[in-house]
Amino acid sequence: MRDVTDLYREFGDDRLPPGQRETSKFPVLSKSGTPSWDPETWEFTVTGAVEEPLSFSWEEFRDLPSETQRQDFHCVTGWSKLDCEFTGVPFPEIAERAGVREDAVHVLFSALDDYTTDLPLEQCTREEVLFVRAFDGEPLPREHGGPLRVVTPHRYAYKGAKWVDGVEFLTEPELGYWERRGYSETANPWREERYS
Ligand SMILES: Nc1nc2c(c(=O)[nH]1)N[C@H]1C(S)=C(S)[C@@H](COP(=O)(O)O)O[C@H]1N2
Ligand SMILES: [Mo]
Repeated sequence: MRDVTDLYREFGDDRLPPGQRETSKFPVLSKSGTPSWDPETWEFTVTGAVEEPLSFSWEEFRDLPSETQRQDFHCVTGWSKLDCEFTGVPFPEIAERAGVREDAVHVLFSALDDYTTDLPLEQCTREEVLFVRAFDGEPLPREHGGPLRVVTPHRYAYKGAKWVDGVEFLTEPELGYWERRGYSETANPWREERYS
C-alpha cells in the first residue's frame, strides 16, 4: 500500500486544509442520483489528443495494473475524510498507453450521469490520481461512483468524476459541470480555491 496522506506538504503546513472539518462518515454528493450500469456494455474510452485512442470493457479495465493507496478526501462543501483506502489504476498508466500528444494541455472526464469535470493535464499526470474500483478492500459502492471513479487527493473532490467512463485529452481548456456553474477550475484545497 502506498501512503500518500503526506502530499499536503507540497501545498501547505496542515494535513487538514483551511476551512475543512474532519468527518469519519463518507457522505454522498451526486448531482442527480446514481446512474445504472451494465457490466456487459460498459465501455471506458480515452479520446482526443492522443496517439492511440483506447477503449476498455469492464473486464479489460479490471485487468489493468492497479495499486492501493491511503489518501485523504476533501469535499468543497467543507468536510474531509482522512485515510481512505482506494484501489485503482493510476492516471499515468492510462496516459502512457494512449500516448498523450505534445499539444495536449487539459483533460475532461465524463461520466454515466452526464457529469463532467476538467483539470490541467499536469494536475492529472500524478500517481495519486486514481481510477478507483475498490474502497477499503471492497468494490466501490455504487453511490460513491462504482464501478469506477476518479479521486484527486490534491484537489477538491468534485474533480473526481464518479461513474467515470471517458477521458478526453484537450488542446484547449474546457470547463466541466461545476466549473461552468462557478466552482473553481483549479480547486486547490490548501488555497481554499472553492469558487471562481
Ligand atoms: N459523476 C459524478 N461525479 C461526481 C459528482 C456527481 O454528481 N456526478 N459529484 C462530485 C462532487 S460535488 C463531490 S463532492 C464528490 C462526492 O463524492 P462522494 O459522493 O463519493 O462523497 O463526487 C464528485 N464527482
Ligand atoms: Mo462537491
